[in-house]
Amino acid sequence: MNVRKTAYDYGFALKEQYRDKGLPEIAVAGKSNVGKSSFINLLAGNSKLARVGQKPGKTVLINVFRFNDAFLLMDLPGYGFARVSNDEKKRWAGLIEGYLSSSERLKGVILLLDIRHEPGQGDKEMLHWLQFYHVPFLLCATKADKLSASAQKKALQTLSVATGVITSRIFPVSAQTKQGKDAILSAMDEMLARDLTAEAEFSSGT
Ligand SMILES: Nc1nc2c(ncn2[C@@H]2O[C@H](COP(=O)(O)OP(=O)(O)OP(=O)(O)O)[C@@H](O)[C@H]2O)c(=O)[nH]1
Ligand SMILES: [Mg+2]
Repeated sequence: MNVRKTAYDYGFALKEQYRDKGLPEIAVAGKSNVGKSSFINLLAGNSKLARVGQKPGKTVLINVFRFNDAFLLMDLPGYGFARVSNDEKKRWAGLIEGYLSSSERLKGVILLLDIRHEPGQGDKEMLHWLQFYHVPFLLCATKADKLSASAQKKALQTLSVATGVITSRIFPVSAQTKQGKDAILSAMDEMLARDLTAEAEFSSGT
């Protein structure tokens, strides 16, 4: 895909505020500070589209970005931020799980993991939700510029063992060097092209 045009569309803090825009959606998920906003800017080719390095845990909001007037990229709030009250964590879980389980437009999720770290509790919960709700997903290992090529390879193997996802489906990416940008855009094309309704009907035999 060739990204020509991007814009901020809207944000929502409660799942009731979700708006069906009639466009397919891809959500970007990951721990707070893993690089979600930087990743969205990398895909957009615009460093100012999503705000990077905001005080983590401040706004629990799903921010929606429109790409090429063809699909929406949903920037999910980062999890795993320790200094958040239990009530806030519950609201976060309700928002994310509510969205993942009910959006009829959701084509898939891109789950970001820091290439240098083993998946944490929040990452494991997210993987569990994705499998439970049968949401197609792919993994991106962010901040790849922090490791040499050989260290990246090793880190991908570690992430593969920890998540059960084959290494060829874990994309090393860097917002700094733009590594992985083209590969991920192609994978997103595939994600958008899949007809999930037909697959569901097929698997249920109707
Ligand atoms: N070296 C390097 N730093 C990165 C990369 N991507 C993001 N960062 C840095 O990591 C920090 C967090 O980036 P964000 O994009 O704001 O992360 P986020 O996941 O959106 O964070 P929250 O919105 O708080 O959950 C910032 O200081 C970024 O500059 C990358 O590919 N390489
Ligand atoms: Mg962000």
